[in-house]
Amino acid sequence: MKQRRWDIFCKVIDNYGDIGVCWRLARQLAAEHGLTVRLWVDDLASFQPLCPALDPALSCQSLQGVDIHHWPADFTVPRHDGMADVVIEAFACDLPSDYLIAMAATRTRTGKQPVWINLEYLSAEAWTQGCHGLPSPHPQLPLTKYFFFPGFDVRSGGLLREARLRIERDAWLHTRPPASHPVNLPARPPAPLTISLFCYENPCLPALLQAWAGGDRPVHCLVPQGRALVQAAAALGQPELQPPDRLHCGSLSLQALPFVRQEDYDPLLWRCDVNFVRGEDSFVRALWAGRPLVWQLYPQEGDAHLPKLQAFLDHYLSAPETTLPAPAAAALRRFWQLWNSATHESIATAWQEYAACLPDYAVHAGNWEKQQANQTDLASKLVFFCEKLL
Ligand code: TRH
Repeated sequence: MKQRRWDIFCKVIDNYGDIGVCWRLARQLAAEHGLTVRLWVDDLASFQPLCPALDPALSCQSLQGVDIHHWPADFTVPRHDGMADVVIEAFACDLPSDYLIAMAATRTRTGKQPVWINLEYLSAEAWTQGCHGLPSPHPQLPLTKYFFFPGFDVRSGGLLREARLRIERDAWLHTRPPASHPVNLPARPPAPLTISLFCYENPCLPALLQAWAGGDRPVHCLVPQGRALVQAAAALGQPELQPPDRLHCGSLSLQALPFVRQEDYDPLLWRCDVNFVRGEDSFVRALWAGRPLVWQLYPQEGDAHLPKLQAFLDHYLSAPETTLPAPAAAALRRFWQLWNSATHESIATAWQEYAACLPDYAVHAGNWEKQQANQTDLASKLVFFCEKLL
């Protein structure tokens, strides 16, 4: 069979989530499904921290089996370029009009259009399952696109998970010394509680750092460069913190980490006792780490992200594989809700209650991860879905 060609279009809105998902998906499609993948990205400079080998000055380059192209504002379909078999429009980023016209022309000429997918944001909300896979005809052009919703349920599009992820995680944890990671992660012990902290500016963060500093249990908090590190430095009275700075404040030892390439972020999550994550991709990676986690959602206008939080908590805490006693589930729900709210007064108490349940959360996270891994991963579901339409 002819090797299929897929085009993935990605616009960087802010942060790393859109390109994080697209880059991970593109690599997996090429490596595990033998597809020819072209990734079009409008902002290569924002992509580079996740993939330091990338040269943002090049309009076209090939890395890890993926052809990466700059998507300029004045995009025109490359001449002599046949249509891709599948086109992924990531997160409703709006395909270039020239590309849409070329797709429609193909349809008129051959009676067939490329499979056109709108890859949506991850959500556990019930309505997304109802919309997953639905067609949407273009209002003017003879084209149809299909909605593809990632999710946790078998009826959803699933979660990104490389075929070797769990094997590599277990091998790394069992055989490799912590020093083999570029960031030189601490061995366990010395820090009784090792926490990674990747979040947006958060009104609760200063009070939480104070709670850790004043607590009985030593906390070693690892903070990658970025927004959380800037806020943490200010909260601890420092003009700035840069890797490899390390700051001691009571029971808290806070260490600044470099922002590492995407593949090197996983071992950090595997190593820590609790992972604070955000957005979409780091959240999914923390779930696959099978360890306790705290999720800060990407804040949306009108608090539109809060139903998403609720839906995930309902799913996570009522999953059939749950082992959590009711008070532990309530403490988790309370802490996550506070972490996603503007209220910070009770965060110290909420943390104490949450931290007291960490052994339960560790068991639960491991069980949930094992159960979830029985489901087909997103890239495989996507390939299957598109092949049926081709
Ligand atoms: O960067 P984010 O906040 O992205 C957000 C969300 O995805 C949100 O849903 C979206 O609407 C918005 O962008 C535009 O969080 P996220 O999704 O976790 O992406 C971070 C990526 O960065 C992820 O792929 C992991 C990666 N990463 C590294 O590669 N190295 C690092 O050191 C760290 C801390 C993260």
